[in-house]
Amino acid sequence: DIHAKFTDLEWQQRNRLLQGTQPVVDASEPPSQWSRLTGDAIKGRNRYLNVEPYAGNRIKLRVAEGANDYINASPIQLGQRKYIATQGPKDTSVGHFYRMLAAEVRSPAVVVMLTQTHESGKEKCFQYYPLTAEESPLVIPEDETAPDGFTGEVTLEAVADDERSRSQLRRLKLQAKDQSGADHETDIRHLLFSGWPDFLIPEGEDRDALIKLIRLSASLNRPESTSTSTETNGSYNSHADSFASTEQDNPRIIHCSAGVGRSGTFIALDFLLSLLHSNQLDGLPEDVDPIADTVDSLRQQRMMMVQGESQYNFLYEVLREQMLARLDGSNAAAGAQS
Ligand code: PTR
Ligand code: PTR
Repeated sequence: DIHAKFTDLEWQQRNRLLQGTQPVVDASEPPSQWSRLTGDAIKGRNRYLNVEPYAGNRIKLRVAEGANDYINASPIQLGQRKYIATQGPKDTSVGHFYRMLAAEVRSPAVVVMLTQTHESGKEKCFQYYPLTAEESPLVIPEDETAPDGFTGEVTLEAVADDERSRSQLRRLKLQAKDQSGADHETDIRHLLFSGWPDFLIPEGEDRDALIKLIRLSASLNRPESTSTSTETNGSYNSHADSFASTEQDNPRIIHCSAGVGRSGTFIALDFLLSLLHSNQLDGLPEDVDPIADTVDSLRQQRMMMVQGESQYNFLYEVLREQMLARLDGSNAAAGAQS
C-alpha cells in the first residue's frame, strides 16, 4: 500500500535523485534547454556563481530592445500550479525583482520568503521591502550598472505575526512606472518564515508551522483575500486556509537565498499536499513514486531544486505524517457516523 511505498522505498530513480542535483537524464548530452548562460552582465546579477536558471526556462524582464533582461528566476509549473522560484534579491536587483513581480503576477501577489536576510553573519538576502513603518515607503533603487527606467516605491500597509505559521505577514503596495511610463500598482502579501536555515530542514514546531505556511500562502493567492481575509487591524483571518483553493495559474513567488534548496522543498510540498488533500495520491500504481517524480520535474525546470538528502527525505517524512493524520481523521469521522 501507499504507506509501505513511502517507508520502504528503494527506487532507482530515487537514489539517482538523492545523489545528484540535476534531473535524471539518460542522454549522454543534456538537452540544450538546460544549457547555462554566460557573460558578465548575467554573472553580476547572480547571488551565487553556481546557481542560475536554465537558459531555456527563465523569466525575462520586459526591458527596452537590447537591454539586459536577465533575472535569476525560473517559472515553475507542477500540474496546474504555477510558481516563480528566485534567489533572494541583491542590493542591485531590487528593481528587477519588483519589475518581474509587476509583469508576471496578478494582484494580490503572494511572496514567500524562506530565508532571513542574514544567517551566520552573511547576507542571504537583501532587505528589499520595508520592515517597519519607519522604513516605509521603500524607494526602489535604480540598478546603477544598468539603469532601465523602472522607478517606484513599496509601502508597508500592515504587519502582523501569525503564530500558527510562525511567520510575519506584511501587506505591501507596489507603485511603480516602467521605462515606457506605464503605471503598475500591485498589492503584495509577503510572508516571512525564518525557521529554516539553508541546507537544512525545519525542526520541531517550525515543521508544523511550515505546513500551515504552505496552506496560508495558497489561500492568500486569490482575489477575495484582499477584502475578506484581511481585517482592519492588518492581521489575517486564515481559518479558511486550504491547499486546494488557490488561483493556480497566478504564480506565487517563492525565494530563499539561492532559490533552490528551501524554495524547491516548499514548492514540492505545496504541490504534493494539494494532491494528497484532493485524493489524487490514492490508488497510485506501485511503480509510481510521486515524490521522486515531483523532484525530477522541478530539477528539469531549475537546477538544484531540493538540496541534499535531508531535504529530499523531509518530503517523504512530511507526506507520510500528513497521510497518517488524514487516515486518522477519516477513521475518526467514520467512527462518529456509525
Ligand atoms: N486535519 C489535518 C490538518 O489540519 O493538518 C489534515 C488536513 C489538512 C485536512 C489540510 C485538510 C486540509 O486542507 P484542505 O482544506 O486543503 O483539504
Ligand atoms: N554556493 C552555494 C552552494 O552551492 O552551496 C549556493 C547555494 C546557497 C545553494 C544556498 C543553495 C542554498 O540554499 P537555498 O537555495 O535554500 O537558499
